[in-house]
Amino acid sequence: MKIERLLITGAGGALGSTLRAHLKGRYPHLRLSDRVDLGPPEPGLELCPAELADAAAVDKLLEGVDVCVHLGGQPVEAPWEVILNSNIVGTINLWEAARKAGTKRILFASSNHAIGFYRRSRQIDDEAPPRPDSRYGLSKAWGEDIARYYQLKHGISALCIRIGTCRPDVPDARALSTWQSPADFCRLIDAGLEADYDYEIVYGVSANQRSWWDNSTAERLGYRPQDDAERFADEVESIRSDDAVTETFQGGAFCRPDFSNDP
Ligand code: 15L
Repeated sequence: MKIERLLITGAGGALGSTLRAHLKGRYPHLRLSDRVDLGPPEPGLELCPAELADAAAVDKLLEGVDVCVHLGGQPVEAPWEVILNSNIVGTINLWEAARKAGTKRILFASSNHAIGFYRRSRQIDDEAPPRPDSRYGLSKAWGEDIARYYQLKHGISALCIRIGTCRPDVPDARALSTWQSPADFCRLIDAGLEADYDYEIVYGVSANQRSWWDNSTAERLGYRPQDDAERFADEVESIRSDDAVTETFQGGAFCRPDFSNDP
């Protein structure tokens, strides 16, 4: 797929910043967007602040964009109103703008919280229907559906990445299963940009010995993870919750009935 202009939404966040550095200079135009400050202008970068809930702004953002890596939106649990604006209205605006702009592909940052209510005793693959563990997880399942709808109806190809725990360190025992190193995240994005497919769901996870997810679809697309959380096992094995729900389900604390970021 020929890419003249690539857009990263949520480019000011941790994953967005990693990807910005990784993709810089690869395509003729790299457009970055976020609601937060993206720093001073740099040659070769188009900085376009936008609110995802603002349809007119998102229309403008997608103009001339061949491929979008959509990391923007609310990244953890939040009250309904926040989820509604950022992750429901925001995704509608993004896919509608992509349709109008003739965007060919969207890589969507879904989350393991779309399937958080599977038990840790189960191995699942990308065919596993959503079992959202939170309002946030529900909005990610919706994102996977809107991506499917626009692919079937309007031919916008999509990769939905159910990201696990993507950060440089492994914070606890759960992450021995869910961790994805930032370098492996970039490898998965590269596969998603280069491979030939219409619509796929994959897991954003490293080659962890304890992974709960069969990621053979990602491997078919060319993803070759190089990292394994197991090397952190001695440090984090004992970092567990004493809450049974948290320890039973893949989504961890997000599954607790009292888990909430409500004010
Ligand atoms: C996510 O979806 C969140 O964005 C991140 O902050 C972590 O909570 C991660 O899932 C996780 O499950 O570890």
